Amino acid sequence: MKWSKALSITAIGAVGALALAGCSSGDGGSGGDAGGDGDGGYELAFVQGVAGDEFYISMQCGVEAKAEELGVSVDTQGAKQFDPALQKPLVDSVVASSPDALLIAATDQSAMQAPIEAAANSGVEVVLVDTTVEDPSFAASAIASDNYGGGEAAFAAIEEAHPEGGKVLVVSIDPGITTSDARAEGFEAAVAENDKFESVGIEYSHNQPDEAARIVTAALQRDKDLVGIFAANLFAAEGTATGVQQAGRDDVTVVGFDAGPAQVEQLRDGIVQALVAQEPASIGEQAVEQAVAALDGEETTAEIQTGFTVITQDNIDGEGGEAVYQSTC
Ligand code: T6T
Repeated sequence: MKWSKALSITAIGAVGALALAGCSSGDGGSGGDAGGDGDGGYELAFVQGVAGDEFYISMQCGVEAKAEELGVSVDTQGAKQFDPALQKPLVDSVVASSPDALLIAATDQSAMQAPIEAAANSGVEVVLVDTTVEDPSFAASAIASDNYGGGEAAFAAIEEAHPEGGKVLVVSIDPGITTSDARAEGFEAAVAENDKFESVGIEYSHNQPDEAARIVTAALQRDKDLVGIFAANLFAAEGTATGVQQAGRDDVTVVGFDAGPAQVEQLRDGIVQALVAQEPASIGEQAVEQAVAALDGEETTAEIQTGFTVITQDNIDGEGGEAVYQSTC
């Protein structure tokens, strides 16, 4: 199902959460031996896209807080790399332990389809968080940011800094990740609407800051007239900022997705001009609510879209600061 945008973003700012149309009914499947009466006791498993990423740590904080509130338990795991080859065996072993529900950020929309769908087929209630898969119809709910809108907002920030126009580059993770693909798509569509700008394309850093820095160093040598770079996630943004700084190109506007503490430091230092911060804790909280509703046999919301805040030096000590991710709960 195509997700519609929460709001049309015309200026830098925040958008609120929006539950999108369409409900699915939880089937009340137990998938385990705990709980079942709505008063808690369920066992939830949360599989992150990757361990140690402040986006997923913040999501875990939301998951744990809501789990405690609802009286359910949650076990969180994440692979060392954002890589379906590592996530698949992790999912298989988590599912073998028969949790009542699985909250998962799929690291690839096609490679993770079968393993996650198999979990649902075995009676585990699945809630997709952040990323999704090609056909998520088996899931009780799918919760993600307005990634396309965030990509558009990233271009708006570059456009504002360079009204004269120029060349722009996207540094993403890998193709096949629904979140970063949608961000790049939103960014590229916005670029295409402004005749003064030209995209030099999308390059993939495999979630490695060093690779993002290498890509940016090479791009700045190749296209000396680049005016802006959109880095589509936390690690791409960290590396992009390093590459721009090492090249001494403070005339290039860098907009990064996500808002980990290191990125915020780069923003304060003036290496990065804007950060598109998601609402990972809210995604985590809502994921637990949806999982418990499904386990209780109540209606669930098929798709939930959360908002974002564009952080700049102007709002980092106010509203923007509240959107910064956590390193620990
Ligand atoms: O940007 C987030 C997440 O939304 C994306 O799916 C993968 O990368 C992050 O975890 C940031 O590192």
